[in-house]
Amino acid sequence: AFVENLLKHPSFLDYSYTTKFIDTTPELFNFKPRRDRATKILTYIADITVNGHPETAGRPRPPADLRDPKAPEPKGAPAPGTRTLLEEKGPQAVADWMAAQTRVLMTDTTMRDGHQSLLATRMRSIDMIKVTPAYAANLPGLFSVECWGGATFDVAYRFLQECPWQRLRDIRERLPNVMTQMLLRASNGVGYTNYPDNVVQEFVRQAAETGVDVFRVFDSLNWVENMRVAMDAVIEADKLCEGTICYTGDLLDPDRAKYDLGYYVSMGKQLRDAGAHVLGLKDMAGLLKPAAARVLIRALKDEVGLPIHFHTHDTSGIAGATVLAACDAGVDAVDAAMDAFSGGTSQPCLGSIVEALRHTDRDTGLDIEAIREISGYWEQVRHHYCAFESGLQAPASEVYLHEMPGGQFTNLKAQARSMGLEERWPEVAHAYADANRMFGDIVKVTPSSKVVGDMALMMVAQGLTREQVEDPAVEVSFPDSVMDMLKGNLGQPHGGWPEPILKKVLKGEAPPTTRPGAHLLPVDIEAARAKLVSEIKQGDDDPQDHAIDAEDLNGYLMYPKVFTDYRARHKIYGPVRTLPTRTFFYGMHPAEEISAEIDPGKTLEIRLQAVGETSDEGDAKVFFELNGQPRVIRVPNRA
Ligand code: BTN
Ligand code: 3PY
Ligand code: ZN
Repeated sequence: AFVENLLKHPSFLDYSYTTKFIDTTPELFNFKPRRDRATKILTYIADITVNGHPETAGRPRPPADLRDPKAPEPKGAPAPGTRTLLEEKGPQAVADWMAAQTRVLMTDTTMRDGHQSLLATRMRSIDMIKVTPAYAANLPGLFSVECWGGATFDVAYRFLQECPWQRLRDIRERLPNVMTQMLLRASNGVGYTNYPDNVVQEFVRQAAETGVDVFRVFDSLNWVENMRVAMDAVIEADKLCEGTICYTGDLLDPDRAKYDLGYYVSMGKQLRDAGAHVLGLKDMAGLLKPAAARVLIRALKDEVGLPIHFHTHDTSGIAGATVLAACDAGVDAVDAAMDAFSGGTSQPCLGSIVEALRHTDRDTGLDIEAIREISGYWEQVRHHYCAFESGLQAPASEVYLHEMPGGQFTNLKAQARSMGLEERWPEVAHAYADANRMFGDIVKVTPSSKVVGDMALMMVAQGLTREQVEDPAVEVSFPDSVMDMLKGNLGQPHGGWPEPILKKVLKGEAPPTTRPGAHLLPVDIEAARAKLVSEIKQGDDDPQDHAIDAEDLNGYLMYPKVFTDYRARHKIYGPVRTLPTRTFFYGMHPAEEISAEIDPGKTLEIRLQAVGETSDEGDAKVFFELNGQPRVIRVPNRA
């Protein structure tokens, strides 16, 4: 039961980091008088200064003298780039242009997959938007900047206390010339479950309006049937639709024939016929080996005919070689992370790929000095997040055994640790591989990877072997996520679910094998809005706080509770996204001064004078100067 409860815990439902997360104490919600935003921010700083941030407690701490990262200067006005072309001529023109390039086009993933894979998705918007003007001016030749979607959406609300839509708007505003890119889990949106079609459609419409140009759409079981709604919505919005194949198995291994060349080529053709402008090849675990990349990219180029955009992870340490092999084989675009956010479970190194291709016919043409400067900025940023580093020290060829996606690897390790299974990690890795085979050798990527992870942890914790789990005579209580997946709620895998496990988990029940979205009723969006507004009005008499815009509503439709919790905290703490990262995670020390720009041109100058004694009632007084005026804030001392 312990394991099951743990598996249901919200912080285990995603790729988020798993240090202790304490929910905001409910009595904090009760204050009546309306307080201005400055008071709210001071309350946040006072609280963190006195009590610490629950997510960084007990974790490595950045050096005390660490400065605010300084972004490189933009050199001149942003030159026209891929976004300019998209705006002027539309997505098909972008795809045609891609195919006509000799150079390799590069996507920088630092602001999405880079920190998702290395820092548990904890990078804050302020650290991104400070450097975005330097991208626009100094690297206008990038294909795209991946900066949205995947796990960043819910982590922003849930753990960073900021609005993901605002992040997108702020990046868009500063990046007028280069395409922004997001990762979309097709019918699973940016969540972990199947959403009704109209929720997915509305989400894509809003993402396009707020600022996404390239939508990389994938399905966690590679089921094209389950991708059409999302792909159609992208095409309808006149944005670039990157229909994506997830790579798994081992192409050149005759014993892994389930995912052979014919499988991938056929899926590529289905995606082309479904309207994809570009074919994405997403190697989320970093399993594609150099020799296989040559064969696969060549075949997809020849037989599908779409430009190809390749994404991989460097968990094994060999991804750079795979990227170069893909370039030899004619890939059109590849993903990489800025040097300081590359390697390990993240993408391979952008600067090194640019250098490796220099003076070849596939020279990217990108300015290496600009890359070094921007990477230097990211290096400073990364120090501020040392509490979220995984500690993975070296390449791990073990990835070919378990096949975990880059984003899951470190998370599952932390999950195993919290269950006291850290010493038994090799068993978890084997159990993961066994669970995968038991499900029929499936594609493992959010959310299917989470199901395999849940199963693996359960097997190790309860000492169950694959044989026992499959044995009809052994009683096994399966994790909810496993039941849900085998009921068809994530869709259908290539070849269907194996009969024995299906029988055992569902006890003879025969679930539908049609698309889950086809039997979900559309959400009444206006009714959802009305429900949300009425929920907000309860216990909140300030009409100014009752407004729900289309972006908020989309957040709520995807994550009802995560959104309303975020909003309740926002009422208490205000626009904390404007605080420096150091302050957000560690508060302030006496005599320290910071500024926070809460509106364009409206900046709070904040100085911490002193932290007073804690009263008998348990409140600490914190003394500030706010724009030169003394302010005292009282917060409960929970330490
Ligand atoms: C988060 O919840 O992680 C981000 C918002 C910050 C919540 C503050 S941190 C200090 C206080 N203690 C809590 O457990 N929550 C609030
Ligand atoms: C995500 O869905 O967040 C992923 O990064 C999958 O690779
Ligand atoms: Zn990835």
